[in-house]
Amino acid sequence: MIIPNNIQNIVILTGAGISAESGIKTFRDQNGLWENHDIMEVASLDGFKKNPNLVFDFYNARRSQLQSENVAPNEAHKALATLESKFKGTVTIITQNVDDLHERAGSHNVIHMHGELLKMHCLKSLKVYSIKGKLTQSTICSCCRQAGNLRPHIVWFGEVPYQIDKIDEVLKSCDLFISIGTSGEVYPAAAFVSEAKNHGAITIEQNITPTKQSRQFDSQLTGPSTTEVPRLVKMILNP
Ligand code: BV8
Repeated sequence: MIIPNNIQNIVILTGAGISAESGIKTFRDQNGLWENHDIMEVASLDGFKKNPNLVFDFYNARRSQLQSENVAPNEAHKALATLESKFKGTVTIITQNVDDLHERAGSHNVIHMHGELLKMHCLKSLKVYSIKGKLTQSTICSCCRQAGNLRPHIVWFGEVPYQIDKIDEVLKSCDLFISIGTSGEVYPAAAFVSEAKNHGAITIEQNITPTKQSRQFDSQLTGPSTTEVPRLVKMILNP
């Protein structure tokens, strides 16, 4: 794989696969999260309206797992943080993940297009708050001073992803697009590779296995992200 030495702007799309080796289950691998729940029951606004307690429990369980001592950023998260700090141009991470492992590894320029487990927002004021513990129907928000107005700060199916304008902007100016650990099943994230290509970017897919999107990429780096991403970062920093 050849990485030209005149790359200026790198955009990296990450999915659940980059956090798999940190002990966070992916969505669609055989023992993925969705198995225990119908997607639309726990990751759609209708599902939330129908059974808010099920959805609160689903996200409370993931929030508590994320903060357990055996979940930490892995070598892939750390390599991306090194890339951001050492690369002479810009590095933007667009993540579909709702964990905070990129930030805990030291990355700063991170767009959480599907939201964040450690945040909630008020349905009335749309104000966003941090949360580490359980969110329930009786959690009182500090803007309305009443219970029942808070929801997880998560983008569910049928909802518009966050910062979509900023994402369009960075895809327009990127000259290297790297996808890491995503099945390419969910839109609009699955369409980012073609947007980047249309603007002349070189595209690389890093995954433990080929995906239905693989042929859209100029090259593949197949293997676990904890070994392949540090290797890729070294190639980029020492072309
Ligand atoms: C929208 C909530 C309009 C957060 C999630 C028909 C066609 C096209 C689109 C649609 C359609 N019907 C409906 C749609 C739209 C829909 C959609 O895409 N549906 C799919 C199912 C077809 N999308 C939406 O509704 C989105 N909104 O479209 O709004 C719009 C759009 C733009 C502008 C204006 C308006 C909203 C989608 C967000 C849904 N929320 N989750 C949460 O609970 O976590 S999606 C959920 O899937 C997660 O966010 C997750 O990140 C995401 C994607 O999954 P992946 O990250 O890829 O994870 P997955 O398990 O699938 O794959 C893991 C990969 O890792 C695998 O490939 C595996 O091989 C690899 N791997 C495993 N281990 C490793 C590894 N790789 C490397 N190393 C390892 N060790």
